Order: sequence, then structure tokens, then C-alpha cells
Amino acid sequence: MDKSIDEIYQEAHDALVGVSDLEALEAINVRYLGRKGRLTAFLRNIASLPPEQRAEAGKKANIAKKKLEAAIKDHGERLKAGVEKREEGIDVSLPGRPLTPGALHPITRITREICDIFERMGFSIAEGPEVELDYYNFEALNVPKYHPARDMQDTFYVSDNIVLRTQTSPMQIRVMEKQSPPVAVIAPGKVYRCDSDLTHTPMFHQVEGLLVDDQVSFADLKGTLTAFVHAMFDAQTSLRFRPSFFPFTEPSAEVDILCVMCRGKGCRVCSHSGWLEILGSGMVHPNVFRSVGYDTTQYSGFAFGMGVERIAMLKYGIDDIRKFFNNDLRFLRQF
Ligand code: 2NM
Repeated sequence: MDKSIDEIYQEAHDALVGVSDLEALEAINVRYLGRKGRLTAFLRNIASLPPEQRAEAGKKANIAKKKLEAAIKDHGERLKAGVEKREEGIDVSLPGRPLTPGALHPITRITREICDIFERMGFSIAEGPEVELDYYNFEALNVPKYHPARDMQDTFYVSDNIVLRTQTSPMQIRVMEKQSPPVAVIAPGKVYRCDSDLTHTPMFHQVEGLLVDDQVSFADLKGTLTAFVHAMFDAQTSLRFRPSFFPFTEPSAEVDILCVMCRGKGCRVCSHSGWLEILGSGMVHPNVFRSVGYDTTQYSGFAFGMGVERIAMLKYGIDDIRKFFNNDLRFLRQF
């Protein structure tokens, strides 16, 4: 015998690897396990070995034979399964399509980034309905029936007393109804306004924040929002607080940051003012506290709101808000 049983087995096993049709498989079966096959010949030869070697060699050869039979049978079954798939029109020999991993939408990423910054400062997150009662969206926020912000032009009415929320602050009213101070919540989510152009879409995303406790002052508002801007943009970004008006806050301020494009020199992005408006804020109006039953002599608070698309446009230098919603993968893949 010139080859050991291990060598014969290994050779047969190697030959199996490249076999892709049943005829070739049968040829291997015959070559090794057939009547004149290599392994069969080896088994037959055992009789001519010295008696003390026969038992050991026979045992090894029989194990090799069983293993090879099983490997051939298994390979055959897999080939047959492949033939069946091909008959169904599926070519199992084709390489697989590469999987493109999914990724978060830039608006989701920025929303999470904003929420993370405030969570690190101790705020919690509150989410709620996009279809909202007039009461939560307007009345409780000190926007009475005759207020211009309620105009049909801005608000999508579902029915007489139900609207698509125009801001996420109704969620903060819901939180205050359930919980007494201290309150520190962030309300992220979709909001709806009847408006559409380069910088407005009928649906967009907001993050609003609210902090209520004893002795909360405008200085706390300034400190919190300064810390936010420094975390969101960079620690060198200058801010300014500009007097403004919102029905739900008094006093109110809009927050501008030094233009991220021209650093204050004046450019197209900042309309040559050197500043970019990024959020609205103020001290919560006593009427808002009255609608949730908070004692206005004991508590004070600040609130703020920002548009996520606007922050994303400034951060990524995007000029048209509609790009976020066209679902053009060539755009979305850049983030
Ligand atoms: C803004 C600007 C100023 C605001 C007010 C409230 C609440 F519920 F406390 F009254 N939440 N958010 C607020 C204040 C929102 O967005 C531009």
C-alpha cells in the first residue's frame, strides 16, 4: 500500500470542494467508494496485512469510509437543493447582493444630539400626541381665541377644537398638569404649520424645553442656553439675547449666534447681519402657570424652543429645508 488511509480520505475530501454538479459528484463516489475505488481497494488490501495490524487498520479505514460516504451524501443534498432553487428562478451560485447598512436621518441625529446635551444637564424627555386639543396647543399657553397666531393660515385644524400641534409645548402643559415642580423637561417632535417655501415645510421638527422651580431667574435661562450653544456648536461661539415677544413668556428673548459661515463679517447666510437666530425663549408667563394650577408666587421658570431643521441647516451648511424631506439617498448618505 503506497498511500495511507488518511491521505486517501484527505484527497477525496479536497476533491469534493470544487464539485458543483451531480455527475462530478458521482465520479468522485466511484473513484473512491466504487467497486474498484481507492478506498475500497484499501479495505480489500487489509487482508494481506500482518494479522496484528489488521484490526487497527480495518477500524480506521471503516471510519474513513463512513465519513466520506456522509460527506458525499451531504454534498449531494446541497447540490439538489441548489438545483431546485434554480428551477424556481433563483441562482444560488450568484454572489449575494452587498447589504447597505441603514443610517439615521440627519434630523433624527440632530434631535438626539440636542436631547443628549439637555439630558446631561438633568432634563428628561417627554413625548406626546401630534394631534392635539386646542386647549393644550393654544388656550393653556396663553394664546386666546382672538390671537393672530391662531389664524387658519398657520394652523391645520382637524375639527373645531382639535389641531395638528403647531409647537411641542402642549406636551409641557401635560407634564405640568401631572407633576409639581421642580420640572425640567425637553419635548422633541414633529409640528405642523400651514407654510411652505425655501425655509418652511408644513411639517418640521422642534425641541422645546421647560424648567420650573423656586427662584428660577433669567440668569438661569442665559446660563443654560449658553451651555447648550457651546456644546452644540463650539465653546467659542458668541451668543446674544435679543428682546422679543411670545404669548407664553414674559419677558421673551430670541437667541442669536455669531454667523457660523462668516464669523460675524456678514454674508448671504446671515443676511449680512453677522448673526443667526437659533431659538426663542423667555420666562414662563404667569397665565401658563395658572392654567396648570402652579402657585405663581412660589414658582418661576424659563422655557425655550428651537427648530431642528434650522439647526441642522446651520450645522451642515444646507440652503434648502426641503432637501431633508425629498428622501434623495445621494443627499442623505452624506451624513
Ligand atoms: C418658544 C419660545 C419661548 C415655550 C413655552 C413653553 C411653556 F410650555 F412653558 F409655556 N414651552 N415652550 C417657548 C417659549 C417656546 O419657542 C420658540
